[in-house]
Amino acid sequence: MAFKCGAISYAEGALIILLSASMFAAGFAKTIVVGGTENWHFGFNYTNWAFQNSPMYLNDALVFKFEPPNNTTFPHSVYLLRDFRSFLACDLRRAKMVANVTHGGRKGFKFVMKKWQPYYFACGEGGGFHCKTGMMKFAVFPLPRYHF
Ligand SMILES: [Cu+2]
Repeated sequence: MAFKCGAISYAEGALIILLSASMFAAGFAKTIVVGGTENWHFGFNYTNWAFQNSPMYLNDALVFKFEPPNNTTFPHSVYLLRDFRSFLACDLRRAKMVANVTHGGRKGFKFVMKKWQPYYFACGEGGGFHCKTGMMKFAVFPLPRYHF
């Protein structure tokens, strides 16, 4: 009887450790609003913002907030550029659209950085004009986060 109780409490203990470990890991992943209170708009220096908000980590979520097209704001979007060269040039030719002009409304568009790789984000509107002149681009290399 005493042994059985001991076994149960051991299993329960292991479960609790497992649960708290996953909660611990989830608690560490951050949700970051791109641009902070500036959100995602034309003419804000996002490279600077990314620099000030680094390091960012694997499984951190970036939230892009921008209003869907209306009479008072320009439409925006989110593209992943292919490499550093296309990032520098705001070359959208082989870029991948991850959020269209309507995806940034309400709670915003959420992008989780799951891979250990550089991410080159840019607005794809105006054929690169928002990226180039509007400074709507930034690069992130999410670091692995160690937790024990
Ligand atoms: Cu834009």
